[in-house]
Amino acid sequence: MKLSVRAGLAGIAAAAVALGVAEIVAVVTGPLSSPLLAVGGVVVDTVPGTVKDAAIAVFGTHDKTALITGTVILLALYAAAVGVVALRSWRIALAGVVLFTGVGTAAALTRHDAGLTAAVPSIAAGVAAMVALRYLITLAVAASPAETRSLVTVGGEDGALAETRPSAPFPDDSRRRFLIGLGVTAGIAVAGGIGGRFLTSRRAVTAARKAVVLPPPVAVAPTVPAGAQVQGVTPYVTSNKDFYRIDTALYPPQVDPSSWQLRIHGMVRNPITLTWEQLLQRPMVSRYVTLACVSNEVGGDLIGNALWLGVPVKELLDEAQPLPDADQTVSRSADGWTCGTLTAVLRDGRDALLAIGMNGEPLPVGHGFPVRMVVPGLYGYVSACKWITEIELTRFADFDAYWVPRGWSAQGPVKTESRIDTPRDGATRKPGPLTIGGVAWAQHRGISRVEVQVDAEPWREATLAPVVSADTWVQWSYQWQATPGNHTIQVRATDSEGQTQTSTPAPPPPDGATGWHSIRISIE
Ligand SMILES: Nc1nc2c(c(=O)[nH]1)N[C@H]1C(S)=C(S)[C@@H](COP(=O)(O)O)O[C@H]1N2
Ligand SMILES: [Mo]
Repeated sequence: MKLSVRAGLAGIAAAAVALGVAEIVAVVTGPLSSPLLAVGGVVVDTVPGTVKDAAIAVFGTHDKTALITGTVILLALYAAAVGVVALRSWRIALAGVVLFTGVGTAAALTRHDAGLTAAVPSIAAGVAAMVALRYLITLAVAASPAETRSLVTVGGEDGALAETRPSAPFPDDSRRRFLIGLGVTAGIAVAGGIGGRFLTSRRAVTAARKAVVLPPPVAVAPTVPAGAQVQGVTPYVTSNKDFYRIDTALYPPQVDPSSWQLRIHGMVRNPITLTWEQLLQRPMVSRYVTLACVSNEVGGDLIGNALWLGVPVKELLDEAQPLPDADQTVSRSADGWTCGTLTAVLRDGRDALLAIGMNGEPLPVGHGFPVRMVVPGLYGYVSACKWITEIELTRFADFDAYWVPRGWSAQGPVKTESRIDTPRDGATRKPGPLTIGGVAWAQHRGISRVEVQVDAEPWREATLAPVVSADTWVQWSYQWQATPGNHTIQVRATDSEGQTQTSTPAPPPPDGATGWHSIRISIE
C-alpha cells in the first residue's frame, strides 16, 4: 500500500471518528446539533426549489437518505485529501480540520432555536479529528520504508513529522500497527455512530406518544361506504406506514406533549395560548381528508387519504378574532418551518383541523406528533404544518412562508387530478374483459366525472365508486374489452365545478403538475 493511500485512509478514518464523537455528544446537546444533520439541514434550506424537486423526482421520499449519503461521500473525499496533505504540511492539514469544524459549527449554530451548546458536537468532532489524524499519520509514515520516511520528513515544510521517525526496523510490524490503528479508529467511529443514534432514539418522544390516549370525537366521520374500494386500486384509506412523508426535517422534531404549546397571535384581537391538556379538552371531530403534495408528478404517489382526529381550526380562529385584513394565517413548526394559508379558507366552514390523531393512533412522529394541521383542498406545503407550535395571523404582503421565496406559489389550491393504478404501465394482459381503475381527486370540490380513452377512440365515462365526502379522493373503474396489440390508455377527471383537467403538461413548480396520466400496455 502506497504511503499516500495510507494517508488518505488515515484522513477518512479521522473524519469517521469525528462524526462518531459528534453523534455521542449530540445525544446530550440534541440531534439537530449533530454536524452531519446540521450541514444537511442547511443544504436542504438553501438549495433552489428546482433542485429539491429534482431530488424528489429521482429519489422520491428517499431524498434525505440520498442527501446524507452524498454529504458523507463529499466529506470522505475531503478527509482523504486532508490526510494526504498532512504528509507534506501538518499546518495545512490542521487548517483543513479547522475549516471542517467551522462549517459544522456554523451550520449547527444557525439552525432554528439553536443555543450555544449546538456548537459542542462540531468542536468535539474537530478535536477528535486532529488527535486521530495525528496518530494515524504517524503510524502511516512509520509503516513506510526508511527512504520514504526521510523524504517525508525532509519534505514536510514545518517538519512536524520529524519526530515520527520510527525506531522499529521492521516495516511489516509497523504496517500491522497502522492497520490496527485504522481498525481501532474505525471501531470508535462505528461505536460512536451507532451508540449515538441508539441513545438519541431512547431520548425520542416514542414513549410520550405511546402514553397518549386519544379522546373520542364528538362528531364522528361517516363510515367508508361499501364499494369505495375498487379491486387492484391503491387502498381508499392509506395506512400510516404507507402514507407518503415529505418535509424538510432530516430528523423529525421531537416535541413532547407535556411541554407543547400552541400560540395563536399576530393580527388578532384575542391572542390564545393552548397547552396539550387544554387542546385535549376541546371537542374533537374525526374526518377523512386526502392530503396531496404539490411536488407530486402526474401519475405520482405523493398523496394519501387518512382518518384525522382533531379540533376545527375555525373555532380557534373565531376565538382569537383575526383582524379583517389578516388574509394570511402562518403556521410555524417546532423546527422553524412555516406555511401560509388563506385565512378565509380556514374559516369558510370546511373541515380544517388541528389534528392529533391519524387512523386511530396518535400522529406518528414523522407525520407531525403531537399536533399538525390538515386542510381539505390545499396542497400540504400551504396548509399541513407538522409539529405545529404557532399560528400567526398576518398578511400575504407582509410575510413569505418557507417555500414561497424558493419559487412556489403563495397559495396552493389542489388541482383536479387523476391516476391509473391498474393495470400498471408496461403490463401485459390477455384479450377479453379487463378492468382499468385508479383514483381521482379534487379535494373539497369533489369529482363529478372520470373519463378513459383507449388509443384514439372516443373518451368513455368511467364508473365512480362511492366516497365519504368531497374531501377525499374517489376510485374509478372502466370495463374494457381488451383487443390484441399495444395500447395507450389515458384518464382525465372533471370536478364538481365542471373543470376538466387540462391536457397541457406542466411540472410541479410553482403550483402543481398538470397533464393526463397515460400508460402503455400490451394485450397478447
Ligand atoms: N413542519 C413541517 N411541516 C410540513 C412540511 C415540512 O417540511 N415541515 N412539509 C409539508 C408538505 S410539503 C407536505 S406535502 C405535507 C406532507 O405531510 P406528510 O409527511 O404527513 O404526508 O406536510 C407539510 N408539512
Ligand atoms: Mo409537499
